Amino acid sequence: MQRSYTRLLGVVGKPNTGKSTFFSAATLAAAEIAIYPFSTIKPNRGVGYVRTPCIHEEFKVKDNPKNSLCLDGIRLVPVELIDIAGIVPGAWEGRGLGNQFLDEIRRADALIHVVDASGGTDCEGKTCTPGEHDPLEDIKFLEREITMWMVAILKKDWSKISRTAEADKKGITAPLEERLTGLGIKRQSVAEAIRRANLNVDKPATWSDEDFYRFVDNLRRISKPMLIVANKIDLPYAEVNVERMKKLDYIVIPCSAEAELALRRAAEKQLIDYKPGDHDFKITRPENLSPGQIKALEAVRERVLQKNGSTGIQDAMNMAYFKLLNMITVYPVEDLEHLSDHNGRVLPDAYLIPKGTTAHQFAYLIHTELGESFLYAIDARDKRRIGEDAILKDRDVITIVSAKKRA
Ligand SMILES: Nc1nc2c(ncn2[C@@H]2O[C@H](COP(=O)(O)OP(=O)(O)OP(=O)(O)O)[C@@H](O)[C@H]2O)c(=O)[nH]1
Ligand SMILES: [Mg+2]
Repeated sequence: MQRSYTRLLGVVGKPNTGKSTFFSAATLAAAEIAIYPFSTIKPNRGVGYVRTPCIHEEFKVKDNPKNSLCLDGIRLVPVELIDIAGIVPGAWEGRGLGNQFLDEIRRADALIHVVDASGGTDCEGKTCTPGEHDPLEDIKFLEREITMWMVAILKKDWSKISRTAEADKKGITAPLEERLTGLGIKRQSVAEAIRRANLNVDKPATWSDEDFYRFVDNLRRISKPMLIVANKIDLPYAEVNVERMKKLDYIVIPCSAEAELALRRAAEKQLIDYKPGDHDFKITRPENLSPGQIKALEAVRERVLQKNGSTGIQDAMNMAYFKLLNMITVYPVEDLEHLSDHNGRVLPDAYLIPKGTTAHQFAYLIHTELGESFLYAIDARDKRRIGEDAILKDRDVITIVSAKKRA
């Protein structure tokens, strides 16, 4: 099956903040979704969804999705995420599980930092009274852990590498990129980080320790963009902490992972009507619920949904894709008239692709062969031809015409 996802989201944070609850909730399929053939990849690696209004209504067709789902006009596009074990202070030096989980961060393209917004978890992740710990410290701590870990990787042989780069007069970007390939960091990002840190690319041997840290910190921000999930919003002190967190330079999403998990479990059993990201739910089978369960669900409605607008889980997934990773949704079709694939499935696939992707690059994403035999594309809205360099737009429906076949 053609996968729509190409990026990996990492769920990170210190222990006990609700990462696994977030992961379970995000990857738990609702009833209609459960029958769909997406399985958990590994215990800590699973498939969640990005939510976007489907375009089938605009085109006035009934769709029959293949790589995604359409529930009441909402397209749910599968994306992959990884639940990374809790990080404790000093992890970069090998404390706790140390480099093992930092190693998992390596694979992630963007990070969802789950913070206990109530301040009910101390620095090490032990439970304390809400309000006792300052969650803003957790944000600083995680930034530092990741940066220090990257510094440790880059500092090895630094004096030799930097002196050689100066002597060769080839600049430091390429040797740094080589060091960073395992972290999935590209040359472009290295160059941008050097620029932002205001350093001389030709004189790396003159960089002070502070310069070096500043460069790596910039590199972390560019290569591992992060948003904050302010979790446990249902607990005291969370709201005031969220307001404080919002003053930082981050997307902050108030969230209750536990509430989302409860709603998805109830939806899975078809006890309630609820789609990930909905602002409310409807109890469909009250006869199958105990008074206690009804009370718990009503509490979620009152304390989380009505106050916060949603549980926040779906917002976090969407923000990670659409804001941190700058992705858009594009629907490829083979048959322009029926908006279908060669099996007659209408609007079968929704692709999440980076903003700035050209029609030709998109053809390659679908299939190498299609990229190689690409002639031009056609926009389904106005039936106009689009050349290979045309940049695709969000919610485009396009067909690709190739020398071999249409796809
Ligand atoms: N009140 C409240 N508790 C929550 C919420 N989300 C998670 N919890 C609780 O927080 C505790 C820790 O949750 P986990 O999901 O296991 O935390 P974790 O971050 O995966 O922890 P580690 O795997 O040890 O790093 C559990 O008791 C959860 O029930 C929430 O939204 N509200
Ligand atoms: Mg966990």
